[in-house]
Amino acid sequence: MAEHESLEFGKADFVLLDNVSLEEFMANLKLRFEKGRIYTYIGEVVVSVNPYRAMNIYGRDTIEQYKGRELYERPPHLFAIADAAYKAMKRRNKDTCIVISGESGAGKTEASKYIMQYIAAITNPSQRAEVERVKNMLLKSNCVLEAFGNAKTNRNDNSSRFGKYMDINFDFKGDPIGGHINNYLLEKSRVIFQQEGERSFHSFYQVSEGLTTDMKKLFLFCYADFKAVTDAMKVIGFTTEEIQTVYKILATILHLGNLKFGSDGDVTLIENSKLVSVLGDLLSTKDENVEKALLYRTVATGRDVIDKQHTHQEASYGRDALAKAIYERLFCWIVGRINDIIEVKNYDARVHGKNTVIGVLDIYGFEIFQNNSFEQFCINYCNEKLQQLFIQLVLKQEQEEYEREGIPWKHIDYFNNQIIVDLVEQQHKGIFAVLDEACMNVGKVTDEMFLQALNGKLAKHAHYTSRKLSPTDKNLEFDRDFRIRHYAGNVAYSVVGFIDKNKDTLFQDFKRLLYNSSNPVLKAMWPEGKLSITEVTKRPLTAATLFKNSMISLVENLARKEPYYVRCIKPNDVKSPLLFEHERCKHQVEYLGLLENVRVRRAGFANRQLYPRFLQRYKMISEFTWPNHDLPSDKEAVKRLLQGCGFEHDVAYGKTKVFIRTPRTIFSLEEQRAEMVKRIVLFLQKVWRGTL
Ligand code: AOV
Ligand code: MG
Repeated sequence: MAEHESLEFGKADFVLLDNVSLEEFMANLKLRFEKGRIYTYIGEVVVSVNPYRAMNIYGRDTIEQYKGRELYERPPHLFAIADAAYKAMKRRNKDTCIVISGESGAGKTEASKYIMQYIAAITNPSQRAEVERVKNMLLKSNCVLEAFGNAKTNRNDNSSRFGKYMDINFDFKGDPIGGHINNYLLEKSRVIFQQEGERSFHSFYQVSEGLTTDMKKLFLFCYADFKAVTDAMKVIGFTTEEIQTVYKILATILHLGNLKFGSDGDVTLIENSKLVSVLGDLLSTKDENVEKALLYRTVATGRDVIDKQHTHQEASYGRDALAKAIYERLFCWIVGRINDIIEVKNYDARVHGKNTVIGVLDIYGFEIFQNNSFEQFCINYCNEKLQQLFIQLVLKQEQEEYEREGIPWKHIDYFNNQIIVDLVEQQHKGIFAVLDEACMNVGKVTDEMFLQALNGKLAKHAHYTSRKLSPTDKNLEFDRDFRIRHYAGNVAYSVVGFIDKNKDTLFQDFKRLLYNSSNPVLKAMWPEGKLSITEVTKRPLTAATLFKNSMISLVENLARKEPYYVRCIKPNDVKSPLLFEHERCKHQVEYLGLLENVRVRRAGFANRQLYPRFLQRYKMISEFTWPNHDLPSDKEAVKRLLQGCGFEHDVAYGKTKVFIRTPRTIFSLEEQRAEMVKRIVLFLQKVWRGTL
């Protein structure tokens, strides 16, 4: 509890509410937001409301105020959570993680950056050069990844279009010595298509090389950002050749977007054939190879290998698949290069002790667009998984603490979204499984057939419906949609494109084309282009399966660490710093399960403190403990103090901590403390003035 915050700013911790009701919760959240207090605790969870304005609370002086302090000693802040995760790691030699969740635009990415900045600022007091280098690279990697993985959407001008989990490794002194980034499913379809009002990835607006003036105009070339990203890449250690290749690939994709096919009788043609040589130059390959890969496909029929001409439609499909694939590959390659450079090297655990980790998770938030497709489906499934983890761990952690401390515990009920997670990922019946099965079929399976299969298997599922199953439902506008009742709301997904996006086919001819480039950087991105047509037989895993597997392993990884949570709330849909849209916020509070969180926290004990800490704070209110106690242990001293105040009935004594059930007890202790502090100060003033 951050006691020094006056009540004029509301309760700094929701567990201190007089009554745990949605109304009181909302009133407190709103009051705090309006007073510029964007962070509030639920125990050790930080609830954050996006201020949509620059706040003067992240500077050096603020960092100093949080360094090494306990959570409840200072007003709620991200820094306090970062510090808690760091301290826990250091003190107990345990891996910790900070999981940041909330819907699109709620402030996750900003929070993750402040957390990293804080960790960078409080570590390496001895200014070791190597550690400074690592810190600098970790921070700079954000800038590069944002340029290539973020874009303006209708929900957020800087929306993460990929999931990011970053491990920061620390040595035995607690200084960062390296890191590792896992990236999750980039929304690569954005390269070729954006909904109205949205944009492609930032990187495209920053590229300069290889573009005509017209294209520069078209893409609002932004030099300042381009320079910042290029500089960041240089600092991280990308070579000039690598950086050039990166920009050539961006230019290639922009040109591919202008490539048009036509036909002359049965023959498919490239209409603007001048572009072919531009592409040849950019990809460091012969023009005729580019043309051939765009218009033909090599197929093996028995022992023969023949070149089969694409239809107009196939050629367009191939071009788009190429544009998406090279962007995705570029992105993964960038992450891989950053990892090569920042990974811990030469660390000998036998000499230096265990190397511990803080993981920071910043994913794409739950989103509902005008038109939701495969990508939104994956993103929202990812959010379901994290909600599930939150539910389990927050309860589990609580339960374990009571057990560890030897305190009896009574189970509290909560909404379990496991049913929705299962709906998506369950074997055989889950939506991903049905999709994979459809993609497995030989012969033409359409998106509509996939929808039929879903309707057949999931007709009775409480969280699934479609127009066919609920013909009178006015909110289901289209025949091609299915709708999921997610933990965070209803979303209708259009099945159009599900099959293609899941199969994610890229003709082998393109892979070969890129592998045979004389640009070594590009070549290295496409190792599988080495295979000849007769060697390529194995069906690759589908996009859904890959994503599901990566989510399952992410959750397992997080569950092994001690988690800290930041729950972000978006106050309005118009990016206003003034508007607290009540219904909008209430909905988020409800689906994030924040009220249950408060209840769980309170059903047990609102407050817990280590015995020595407790004494340090309150010892002046009891004659037995002020200025020091002579009891056999701090635990005994705390008992004595609380008995003296008449709070015996409201507390429980654990092995290392005292647990206080109701917030009123804390208030009362705080009041008594404030009174004593006042008296002590008056007393000391008199002593100084010599008037005593
Ligand atoms: P997100 O990461 O949660 O959305 P961001 O962190 O990108 O959301 O925040 C969206 C925007 O809100 C930022 O670009 C800032 O303008 C503003 N903002 C957020 N947090 C703060 C803060 N602490 N102080 C000032 N402004 C802030 V998404 O990636 O779309 O799920 O997928
Ligand atoms: Mg983000």
